[in-house]
Amino acid sequence: MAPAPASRIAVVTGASSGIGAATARQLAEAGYRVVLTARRKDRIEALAEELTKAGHSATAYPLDVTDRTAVDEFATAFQTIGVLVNNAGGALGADPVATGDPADWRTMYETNVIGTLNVTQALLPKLVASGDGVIVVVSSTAGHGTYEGGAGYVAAKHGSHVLAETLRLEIVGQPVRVIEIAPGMVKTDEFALTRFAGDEAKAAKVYAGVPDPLTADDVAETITWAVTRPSHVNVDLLVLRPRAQASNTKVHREL
Ligand code: 8X3
Repeated sequence: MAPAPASRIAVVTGASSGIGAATARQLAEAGYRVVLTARRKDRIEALAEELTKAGHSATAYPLDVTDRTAVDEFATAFQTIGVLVNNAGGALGADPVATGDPADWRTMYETNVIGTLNVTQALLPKLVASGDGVIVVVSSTAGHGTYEGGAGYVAAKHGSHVLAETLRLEIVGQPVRVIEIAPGMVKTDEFALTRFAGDEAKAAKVYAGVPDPLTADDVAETITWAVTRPSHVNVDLLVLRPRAQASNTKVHREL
């Protein structure tokens, strides 16, 4: 892969763990100057230090994507940006619609949709100014179909999907690609654990008997591939699942 010009900056949100951290690593390896953002300062600083020691360019910037004032302040640090990966987000709970907690629904909408909206709005002029910008929205297969117990997360991820699709229509003609990556079952350290409020048994059940769920690296590789296509090639939407998952509700388990 040809290294990106040194001036190319890639901002990754939710870079403290999982898909975000893996994507920051792989974009750094592809030659981007990566800016890692997340709420957990210690984690992104440690990763930035590790990448810098390995000879890459990486900086950490603690940021809560739902805090618009902080996001606007963050944006002033740049004149141009090449790549924005909107990865911050996540799921809370797996309750049916009948009993789901409205507070969880609100939080999921805030992080998955408004967080993406905040960062995208704040950085869009810098992406246009680069003359060749890329916006990635990491949505989910939950943004393309529902499943029982998916409720609030499914609703929020449909919002992320629609944001990406609508933005692509609205900015056509400007030098910015809008790419949506929709992963299915990805086994990371935190996704299921967060969803089930730290209940390890419930989190483990999500992946029980599934021969090979996707890894954060699988998704990061896909994001990096899509970003590094030639400028005129827009990967609108890429859905990826493990081979053992045929749909949101059809999963092969060897139990
Ligand atoms: C994660 C996929 O199936 O847990 O975004 O909704 S799923």
